[in-house]
Amino acid sequence: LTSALRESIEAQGFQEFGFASLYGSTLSLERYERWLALDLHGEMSYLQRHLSVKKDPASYFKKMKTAICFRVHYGQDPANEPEVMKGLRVALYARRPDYHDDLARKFHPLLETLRDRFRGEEFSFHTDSSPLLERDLAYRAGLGWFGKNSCLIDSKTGSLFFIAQILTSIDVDSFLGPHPDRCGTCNRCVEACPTEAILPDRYIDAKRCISYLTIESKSPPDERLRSKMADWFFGCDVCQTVCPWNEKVFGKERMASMSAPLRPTTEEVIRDLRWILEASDQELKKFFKDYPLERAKPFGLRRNALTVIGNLKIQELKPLVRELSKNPELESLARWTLEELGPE
Ligand code: B12
Ligand code: SF4
Ligand code: SF4
Repeated sequence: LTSALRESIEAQGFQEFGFASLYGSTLSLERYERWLALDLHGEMSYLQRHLSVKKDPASYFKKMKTAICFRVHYGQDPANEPEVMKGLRVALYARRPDYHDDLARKFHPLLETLRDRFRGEEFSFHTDSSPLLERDLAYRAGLGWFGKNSCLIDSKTGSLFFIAQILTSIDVDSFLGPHPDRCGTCNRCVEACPTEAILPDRYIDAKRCISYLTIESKSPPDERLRSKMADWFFGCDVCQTVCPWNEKVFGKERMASMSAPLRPTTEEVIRDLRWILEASDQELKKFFKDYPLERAKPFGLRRNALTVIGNLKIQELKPLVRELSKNPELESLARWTLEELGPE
């Protein structure tokens, strides 16, 4: 059954996948519990709610026994970026249409084939938002090791990939086993993280991570972190673009340009930030409808623009920042931005 399953998946053009039992790694579970107990998850309370399912997947995924884990790479295509994003510093994964829908579409034909070929068995597709320890499953499926930045890394293809899985009721018993740890004495990601969010032993303090502060958080960033966030408008890639394993795959120069502490303030940067501050809620929602940036909501998009304007000291946008200082939700951050911009 396992080789028939493998064959069906390969026949649809998928090469980078592996199998993991849905039940397993207590070590990973202990780490997850510890991470929550240390309150490193901030406002992401859904991760606390997911704990009981992560402990006992059968309570939620009923008949499912195996996770077929996939690496899906996101090398971005600048030609497909909408105009407004070119001036904004956006994490690579978010420069393309939202991957939740995109991957569900991509995997739909495979799901149908599997359901057809293995009648009586069950299959379901998941990425990111289900209560699954995705990195742990993918690690046990042999798709990579946990880097010191906590990302799963593959020695041939780097770490710029999403993890997706098809859960199945088929009990697969042929596992590849974990990928060996290849971080060695390297410590680049830890040293390069702008907000010192990478803690010892592969834990991330989400409350300090720019990705959390610009995407998941519903509040203005802590004042002590604002200047460290530089010009990151949405997400952050630094701990991955400094990684030698990504340099090896994507080229040293390209990765270095993406890890620069601050990018030059061009007309494009000013134009895009101006647009964010001038647009109505409706315009923002409509424009970012199909992109991950939608997750930040109009509040988050304006908040992120204020942080970037303060850090880049863009005087031209001062009148718009002053307007936002009348908005009760953003008042304190706008005042900080005005202070960064200096006196008239
Ligand atoms: C919450 C979350 C975040 C939070 C917290 C991230 C974190 N590191 O904890 C924030 C908002 C900060 C975030 C940021 C990002 N995220 Co995120 N995020 C998630 C989510 C929803 C849950 C992660 C979680 O449970 N964290 C808690 C920690 C404790 O668990 P963990 O990260 O899985 O780490 C495990 C390892 O540390 C492991 N471990 C470490 N050492 C060892 C050793 C052994 C032997 C074992 C067994 C286990 C083990 O134990 C942990 C528990 O399993 C997952 C999707 C999912 N359902 O899993 C995506 C996910 C992890 N994110 C992803 C991505 C792409 C990102 C960003 C790159 C996006 C960006 N560019 O801005 C950044 C990367 C930041 C970083 N360095 O992690 C991808 C990662 C792909 C990959 N190659 O690893 C995922 C898997 C989504 C997906 N489906 O593709 N994310
Ligand atoms: S994504 Fe950025 S802020 Fe978050 S841990 Fe990596 S380098 Fe640090
Ligand atoms: S930068 Fe170095 S320490 Fe960090 S994940 Fe990559 S290899 Fe590991």
